[in-house]
Amino acid sequence: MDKNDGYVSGQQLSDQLEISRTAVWKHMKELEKDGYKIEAIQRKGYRIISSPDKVSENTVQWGLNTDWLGHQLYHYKEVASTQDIAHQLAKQGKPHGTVVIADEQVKGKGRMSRPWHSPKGKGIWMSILLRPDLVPVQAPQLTLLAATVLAEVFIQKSELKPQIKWPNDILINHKKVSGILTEMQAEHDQIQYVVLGIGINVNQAADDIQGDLRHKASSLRIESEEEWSIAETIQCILHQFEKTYDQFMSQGFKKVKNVWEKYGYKIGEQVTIKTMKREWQAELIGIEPDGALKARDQKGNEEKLYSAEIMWGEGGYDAK
Ligand code: BT5
Repeated sequence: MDKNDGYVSGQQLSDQLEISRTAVWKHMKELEKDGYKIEAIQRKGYRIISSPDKVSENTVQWGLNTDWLGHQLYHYKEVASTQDIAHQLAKQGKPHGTVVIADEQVKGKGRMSRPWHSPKGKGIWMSILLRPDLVPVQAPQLTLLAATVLAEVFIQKSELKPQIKWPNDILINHKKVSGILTEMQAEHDQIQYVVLGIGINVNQAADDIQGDLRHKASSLRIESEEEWSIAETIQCILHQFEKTYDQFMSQGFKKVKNVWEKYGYKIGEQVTIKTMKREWQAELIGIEPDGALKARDQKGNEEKLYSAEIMWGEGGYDAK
């Protein structure tokens, strides 16, 4: 496509897309409405001069370097939760790799029905539909995998030093910038589909983070002191996610475990662990080959945990 100084002729587009040249022209007008700046020169064709810095199906898919992830992509201005939409799409039979993104969620969800604050245009509120050939007990590994993907992308794109608090929080300078919610539908010990929700605080300024969250949440912008392009960050995440996911499916969890441990928060330190039944002091050791958290209590007993809250500091302060 790129042999003519970046220009693509209307004829070429019309042939490739099997639409009329008038239809090509109409699509260009649509892109312009979407904020693209397009140059049209007679006998040379069209050239995109700049893409808008906003999120749309076009801006995310344009230049998206993936084989299967995000080829079906749904963008909404406002939704209750991208998770709910992804579940509906899954039930309609939409394929593995379908992505749902919203500018704003008015009922964003965390784990255990906790709320997830998702203000308009400030973050990445995204759900990925996956149809993995895994058994249900392996689903939590996808949460850990997603956490490593986010940590790697934040590092690639900045000097930030992310850490992963088991199982699903990405912290920067001890504050939460991102959370992951993995939900699945399974039957007969086989996963039917997984909806993996990713929430990232991207461009909030310090004043945008209020109330309870003020002391425990932050954004990429606050930590890096610069604005991030949301569409471009989504592209990087989708690219890195696909690569890591394919590797995990072909080679297993070991590589994810190693990367996870590189970013693991409070590993080797004393914390308070809380489950539904009890609360105790322990040292975090790392994660098990299956993704469970390994901890050692004060008597030296080691335990594997599949579901727990980790707390630390004064009065067991918890970064949630
Ligand atoms: C999570 O839950 O961290 C999972 C968050 C997943 C959000 C994504 S956005 C796209 C998709 N659609 C959804 O509706 N959800 C997913 P959990 O570990 O339970 O943490 C929830 C807790 O984090 C809350 O109780 C708050 O204390 C805190 N919190 C809420 N909003 C936050 C925010 N924007 N930034 C940092 N912390 C937040």
